[in-house]
Parts: sequence; structure tokens; C-alpha cells
Amino acid sequence: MPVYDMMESFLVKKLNFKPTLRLRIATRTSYVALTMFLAMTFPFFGGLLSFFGGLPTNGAVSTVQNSAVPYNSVESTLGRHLARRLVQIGVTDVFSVPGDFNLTLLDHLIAEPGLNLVGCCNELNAGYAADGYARARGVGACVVTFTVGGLSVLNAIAGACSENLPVICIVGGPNSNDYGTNRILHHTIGLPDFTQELRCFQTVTCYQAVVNNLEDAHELIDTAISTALKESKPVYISVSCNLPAIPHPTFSREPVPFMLSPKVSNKMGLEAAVEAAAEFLNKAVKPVMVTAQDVSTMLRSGQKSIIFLINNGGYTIEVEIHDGPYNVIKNWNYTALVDAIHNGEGNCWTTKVRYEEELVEAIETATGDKKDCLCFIEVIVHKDDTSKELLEWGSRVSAANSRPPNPQ
Ligand SMILES: *[C@@H]1O[C@H](CO)[C@@H](O)[C@H](O)[C@H]1NC(C)=O
Ligand SMILES: CC(=O)N[C@H]1CO[C@H](CO)[C@@H](O)[C@@H]1O
Repeated sequence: MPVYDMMESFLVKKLNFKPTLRLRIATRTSYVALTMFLAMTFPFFGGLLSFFGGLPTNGAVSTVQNSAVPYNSVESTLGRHLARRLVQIGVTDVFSVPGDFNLTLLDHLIAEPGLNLVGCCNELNAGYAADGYARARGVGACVVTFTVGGLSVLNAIAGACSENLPVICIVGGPNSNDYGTNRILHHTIGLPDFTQELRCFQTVTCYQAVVNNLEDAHELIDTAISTALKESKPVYISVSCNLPAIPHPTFSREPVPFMLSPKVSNKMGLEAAVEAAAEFLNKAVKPVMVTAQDVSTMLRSGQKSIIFLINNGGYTIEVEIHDGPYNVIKNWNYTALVDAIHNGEGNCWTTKVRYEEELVEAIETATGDKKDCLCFIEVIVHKDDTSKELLEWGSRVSAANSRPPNPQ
């Protein structure tokens, strides 16, 4: 219960005030005045009070204010609350793979104006897409299903953790009634234990919210989202599959301000870093490499990117560390593969180049005539065409890997 409600009921019950609208306005106004006074006096209390639902009290804290949502409407459901929060923090695209534990949740995410669901080919791709989105937009989100989906997306979430990216990983979880029943559920590994997925996520996320009842869903979801933003790390939110469609007063009543502490970076430090990186990249003679994943999703969502596939016939980094037959991969006709995925739906242009002149021409076409297409340029290179740095690095890793065991 927010503090002002407690004050109000105290006045009504203990001091026999009449529960009128005027009393409500008076208690709330005094509460706001009090929190602002305290926050100005003791900046420390700013954060503490915000926790109780007070006003933004610290100059460095911004709030996202809900507009009141009618009670008992489809908008006051758990699913819509989660969707609204995503939109409020700037997530307009959520990367998802449907599964039987999350379909109703996806319905609610789709229903939110301003939120676009991007269906991906598999969970790992959804996770990496959310990773890229978080790099570009500050925060990203993906939605997958229980365990089978959660364990698939884990690698991308671990990557986001090491790269300090706030990725909100939402998992459709078991029916709330199944918790504590010792049942063996679909998608578990055959043990009556729902916590396997949670335990995996504990080591690669900074907060885990297991939402299996409506009473504390609001608090858990908001804490998860704000912790992700504050710590710039991924978080895990599991939502029981039978809850997203149910309205609850905590999702509808008085707007609860949502507190976010923006990350403040050192401006001079940032500028120096950008300058150094730009200088380094300008000097680089090797092109930036982009590998193709989820081309079909990019085509479906009308992306106009240029994808370069550097085809060197194998795993060059591994070749430089330690070569063997396992480093050679079967050569595919990659442009034909993209053509097959394209299948005449959407705008797509592919080409294969072998020489520098062909590459220059291909880039001109991709940025000219074909600028409205997803362009795929396969660049065939020699397997030893690599940088001096990679060669050096390879021999060092090789030396480090082959150190003999210490004498016991
Ligand atoms: C590879 O596919 C392209 C079509 O994308 C085709 O034009 C080309 O002939 C194929 N290459 C071979 C070696 O079959
Ligand atoms: C397991 C489970 O609860 N699945 C639900 C997923 O969503 C569909 C509706 O889209 C429900 O019918 C299922 O019960």
C-alpha cells in the first residue's frame, strides 16, 4: 500500500476523519510536500522514498508516469502492464519465439500500441537480436518459452551480461498452480523441478523475477526492469502462462511513478573514447565483417541492411591457433541459400564477389540501385587472408593452451 494510502486510512480509522475526496487530496498533497522537503534536505532519502511510491525527488532521477488505466479492463492485465513498461522505457520491438507456455503473453504484447513483436527463427537469434537492439537503443527485450526456450537463449544472455547490456529476457513459465506440486511438466528435463532454468539464469543476469501470482507481479516486474537499467545487465522475468490475461487492481489504479536512475557517463571520458575508437577504425584496412543470421526475419521486417558474408572456407581463427581437418567447413552456395530464403517475398538482392573491383561495384549497386533491398554480398577470400594481429594472437593462444600440467 502506498504511504499516502496508509496515512489516509490512519486518519479515517484512528482519528475519525470522514473518507472524502477532499481528505484524499489533502493527504496526498501533504505526502508529496513532505517527500519533496525530505528529498531536498537529505538527498539520500530521495531513492528511499521513491521506493514507496513518492514523487521523483532527486534531480538525477527521471520518472515514467503511467496514465491511469481503467480497472477490470483488458488494459489492466499483467500482460499489458509488462507491455506498457517496455514501451515506457523505449523498447518498441520485442524479439520472440512462440511456445506453448507464452502464447497468451504474446497476445498482450501485440495488443499494446507502440510495441512490435519480431518473430525470430530460434531463441538464440532472438537473444542476439535483443543484444544488438540494446547496443543501439539502450535496452532490449526478448520473449521465449519455458526451459526449452530459456536454455536456448542463455548463450546470448550470457554474452549480454559480459558486455554490460540491459536485456530483459521474458520467459513464459509454468501455470501458477503447478508451483510446489512436484509434477513433471512438459519442457522440463523429466524431473519434478521447475528451477533448472532459473538456476541457469542466476549466473548470467543481475535479477530474476519469478512471477507466479498477481499480488506481487507489479513490484517484481518493475524491480526487474529498473534493476536491468540501473546495473546495465540482463534480467530474467518468468511469467506463469495462466496470468497474463487477468486484470488486477495493481495494474489499473493510481499511476505509480516508475523510477529510473539514468546512467551518467563522464562526458570528457566518453568523447576521448569515441575519438580514439574512430581513429583506430579509420586506420583499419580490413573491412568489418558481418555474418548472416535470421535473414528471413530481416526480410520479413523490411530491413535494408547490407550483409557481407566473408567466405574463407573455414574457421580462420581456429586455423591460426591450431589447424586440423575440423577447421574446414563444407562450402555452400550462400547466395543461393539467401535466394531460397527470399523466395520472391520482400526486396532482396544477392551477389558473389572475388576481386576488389567486383566488391567496389557491388557496394555501389547496394547503396544505389538496390538501396531499397536487403543486400547480401558474399565475398570469397583466401583462407589465410587475415591480419598480422590475428596471426600473432593465434600463436599466443596456441602456446597458452599447450602449457603442460604442473608437476604434482
Ligand atoms: C549459386 O547460386 C546462384 C544463385 O543464387 C547461381 O546463380 C549460381 O550458379 C550458383 N553457383 C553454383 C556453383 O551452382
Ligand atoms: C500452457 C499454456 O497455458 N498455454 C496457453 C498459451 O496460450 C494459449 C492461448 O493462446 C492458451 O490456450 C494456452 O492455455
